[in-house]
Amino acid sequence: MINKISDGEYLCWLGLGANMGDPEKNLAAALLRLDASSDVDLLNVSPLYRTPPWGKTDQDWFYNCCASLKTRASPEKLLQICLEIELEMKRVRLERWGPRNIDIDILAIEDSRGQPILSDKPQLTLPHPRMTQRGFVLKPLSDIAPNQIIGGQRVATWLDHVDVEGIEMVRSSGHWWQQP
Ligand code: PH2
Ligand code: MG
Ligand code: MG
Repeated sequence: MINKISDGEYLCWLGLGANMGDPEKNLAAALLRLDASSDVDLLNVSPLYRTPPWGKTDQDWFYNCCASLKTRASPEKLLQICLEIELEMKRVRLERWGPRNIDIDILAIEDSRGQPILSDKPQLTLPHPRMTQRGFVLKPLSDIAPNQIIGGQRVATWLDHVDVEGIEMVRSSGHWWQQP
């Protein structure tokens, strides 16, 4: 993947998940909305995975994917864009770690010099504090950014240390979300 991140631009990784309604359709709709946003230049979308529920296990299996994008928007503005898409999609989230029709999480952001943006604000913690423990994040992320350093270690190395039991790829191309 060749993408030049110019001065004032950020390179970002998102994790998307859903386990209510038609999860694949919901994830595709969220990606199409991101792609349509004038602030966002979507670079790469991972294959789509079906994943066992993490954290709260008595719920339906999730569908998960990751995406990379380029933006001139600040991290706060990008968060607002993601939250707006969740709201437009009538986000349903019944409880923490519980069922949801769409979830768009900012995993990590770096600036044009490749420096990670760190944040410990309660509404935006960067990198995402639990991403390095979650197979449902690391598996798709490692398809599009295996060598990306998160918290001092490659994504692919983090992946080697988490449970990926049950996680299965359901769409292998990075274009599954564009299919009619
Ligand atoms: N999201 C959660 C909690 N648990 N489990 C899986 N497999 N996938 C998710 O996206 C997920 C989860 C809270 O955001
Ligand atoms: Mg989440
Ligand atoms: Mg979220």
